Amino acid sequence: MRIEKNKLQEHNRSLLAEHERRYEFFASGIKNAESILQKLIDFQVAIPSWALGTGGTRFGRFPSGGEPRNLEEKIEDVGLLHSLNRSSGAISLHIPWDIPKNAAEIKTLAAQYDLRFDAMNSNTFQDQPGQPLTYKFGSMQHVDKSVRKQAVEHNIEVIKHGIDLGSTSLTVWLSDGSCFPGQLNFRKAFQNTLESLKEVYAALPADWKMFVEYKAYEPNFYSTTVGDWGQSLLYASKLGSKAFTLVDLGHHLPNANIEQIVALLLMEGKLGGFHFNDSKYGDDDLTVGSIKPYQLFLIFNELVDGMDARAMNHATDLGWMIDASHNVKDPLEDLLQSVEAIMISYAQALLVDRKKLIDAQQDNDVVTAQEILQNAFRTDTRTLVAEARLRAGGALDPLAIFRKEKVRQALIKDRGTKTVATGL
Ligand code: PSV
Ligand code: MN
Repeated sequence: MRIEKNKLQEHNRSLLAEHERRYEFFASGIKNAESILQKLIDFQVAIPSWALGTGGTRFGRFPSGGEPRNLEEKIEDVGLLHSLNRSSGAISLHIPWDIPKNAAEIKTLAAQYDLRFDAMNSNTFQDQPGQPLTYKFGSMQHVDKSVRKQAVEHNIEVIKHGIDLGSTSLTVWLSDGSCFPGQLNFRKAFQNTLESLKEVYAALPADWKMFVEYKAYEPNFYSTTVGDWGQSLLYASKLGSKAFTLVDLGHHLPNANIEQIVALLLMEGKLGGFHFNDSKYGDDDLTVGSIKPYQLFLIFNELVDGMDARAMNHATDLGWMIDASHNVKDPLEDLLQSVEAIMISYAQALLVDRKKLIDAQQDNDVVTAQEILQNAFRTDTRTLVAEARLRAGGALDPLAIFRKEKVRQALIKDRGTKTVATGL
């Protein structure tokens, strides 16, 4: 479904006077409004194909209808989000959930919605129907070489699908690990995994990147073979210059200092991509910025600082993606909220007075350093983000128009109430 251009214009017209009043006041108080606006317009966050349906837990799932039934409808949903916020211009696919029947047609469809294909995701954490060997005891770490070979071949197939779609990166998340002490030999598991990753790495096209995603626990609860950023960095360093660490905000042990991890990975030139979500306890996959907005800001503060230190392009040099799950909200509304939270934090980080912060740090002036960060964090950047959206052709209030135009009701009418999107 698409929201007609005239509906979008009508929506913007109804909010314009109030928006202009707020924006002009805001812009008059900051030095670099125009350059920040351009950065916000350029910044795009990919939507994972598996986040378009209702999520669940092992206790149940409560879908409310209209979920995309196939890849075409997933692209349609991301296209709709992008038309409203102009910041979701990419989709990230999961193989085998999203194998395109005809890659050229899928590519054309995505282009019609102004979308590109972000990182391709492989899946060796589930067994697929008809798969010869099981991943019950791991995939790339497996004691049996033929299981490792199957996992490697799957990843190479994912790269091939990605090439057909114009993607340029592969994200490997392995659930490999163990549930009990003694179950596996840590060194052998690492070495098997490294050897398997090397075979996948060798199949990467020259302009591709490989992201090695880490996760502390789940589904394995004693050890995980890519369990933290240190292990991921070890693999990425041994693999070579096309391999990077991917940070998923939900994949740390409680209270980890994620902003420090980000700073050091960037310093080493080894941060490759990001999965945004929020959590209270573990890998809760909640809406970005819904639980710990200050932490999100501090992470963006390090991202901006670290990328600028290496003269990186904020919009294109890292892979930005949401990786959330929606158990009780409309998935599309939840994604709009997540993208908005990302843009708000990014805008706040762009407002930090870096020169003054360096001086405060040099003088050991702890109070001033804290004030500088908190001044930026306490700035309401929503009007700046809305102005960027407006200039890029989006809606002043994406959630409001989504509800006013009864998008979910239309999707239910079109797709039915019983549809279930592939994913977890
Ligand atoms: C694992 O928890 C993860 O974060 C990985 O990114 C997967 O690809 C994704 O969730 C969906 O299963
Ligand atoms: Mn993830």
